[in-house]
Amino acid sequence: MAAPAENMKINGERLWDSLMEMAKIGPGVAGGNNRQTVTDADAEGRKLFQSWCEAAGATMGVDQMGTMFARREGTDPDALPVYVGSHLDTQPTGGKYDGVLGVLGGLEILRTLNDLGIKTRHPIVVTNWTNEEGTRFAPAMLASGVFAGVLDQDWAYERVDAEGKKFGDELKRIGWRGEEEVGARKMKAFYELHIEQGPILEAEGKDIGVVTHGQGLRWIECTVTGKESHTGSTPMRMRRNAGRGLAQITELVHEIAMKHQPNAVGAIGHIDVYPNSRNIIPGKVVFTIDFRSHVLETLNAMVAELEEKAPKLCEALGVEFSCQSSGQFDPPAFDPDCVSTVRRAAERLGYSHMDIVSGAGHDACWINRVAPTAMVMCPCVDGLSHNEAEEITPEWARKGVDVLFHAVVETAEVVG
Ligand code: HGY
Ligand code: MN
Ligand code: MN
Repeated sequence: MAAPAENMKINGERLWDSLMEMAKIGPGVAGGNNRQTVTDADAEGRKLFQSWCEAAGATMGVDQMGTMFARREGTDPDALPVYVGSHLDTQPTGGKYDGVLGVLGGLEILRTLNDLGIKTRHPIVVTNWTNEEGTRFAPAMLASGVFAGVLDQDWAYERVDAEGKKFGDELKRIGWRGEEEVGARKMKAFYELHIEQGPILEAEGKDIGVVTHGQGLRWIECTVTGKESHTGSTPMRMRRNAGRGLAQITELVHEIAMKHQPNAVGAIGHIDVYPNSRNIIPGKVVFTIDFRSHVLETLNAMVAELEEKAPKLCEALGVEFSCQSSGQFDPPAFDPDCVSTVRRAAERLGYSHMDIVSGAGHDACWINRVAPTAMVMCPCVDGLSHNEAEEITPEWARKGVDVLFHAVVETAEVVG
């Protein structure tokens, strides 16, 4: 396949303007974003994205999980399209670039191809996957998981948020429950550009991460049950404090991850305390453990140790312990040919680059099961993400999309 010329580059200013426009929708309270999945803010962001795609001549398809597919025709309508994208939903205290850079980077590719009057044999489809973050409705990468056939659509529709609202109902309420069968689309390849969300690229002074693998993930939802009683008048020897179970398991999770350095991470990010009253001893605590590693054996060993030790810790405290999986995927290895296409693009463009393992989960981790897939990463300041202070430079954004552009266009085959 003919590779794009090294001088073929995107319009970095237009890309940055679009990122800043999208960032105005679902603003956070500290400069970032709160555009959570299937909220009215999500709907507003989708509408803006659709208007931009249609202005670029693309036609929009939407599937039954609300995922958006903006298609630019190729010269061969029967050729399998090359897909490129990420997600527009954000964390409640998210940044302006997590996911958004990958979706608007795909849009910038369409805009640049139009500017240059370039045709490709394969169609190109820019994608916005619904509910990548998995915060409002667990698990993460919900729509891409259904698309890849690893999560059931009816089960996904029944996922509830903290207010008891169902995902399927909310998707319908915002008007983005499409007609297309999920997963019916076949892909020649899928590429995703994403900020690293870690410190490695910036620390190594590299502009581009060529993502060879991703970490696997295990989300374990735990419930510790004690007994609600008065914090003042209940004698210490009579207390059954569920909060102590949380405290000791929090330490256990940290110790387990530290045992498997440098290939493991572990923390508890979601915690609900009941009844959460200042003068009632917690009768119940529900929390989610997030274990990750790019080594499957390590991941499984961490879960096994947790399941062996947590019940014993709780028994000694006089409280009950139970747990269930609330999300998981094994460590993905991305498609070697697509990974090489990304690496060659960085080399052709003369951008500093290094191979890297993705610490965070991405839609590409699921799509990798149904199509040849690879990821491109760009640095972020101090490696900070899932924080409203998340920042990147316009240069990092531009170079990341240049590499994405070259990889997508080479795979889609330029014909004129
Ligand atoms: O959890 C993750 O890794 C992704 O950011 N949703
Ligand atoms: Mn993301
Ligand atoms: Mn994220």
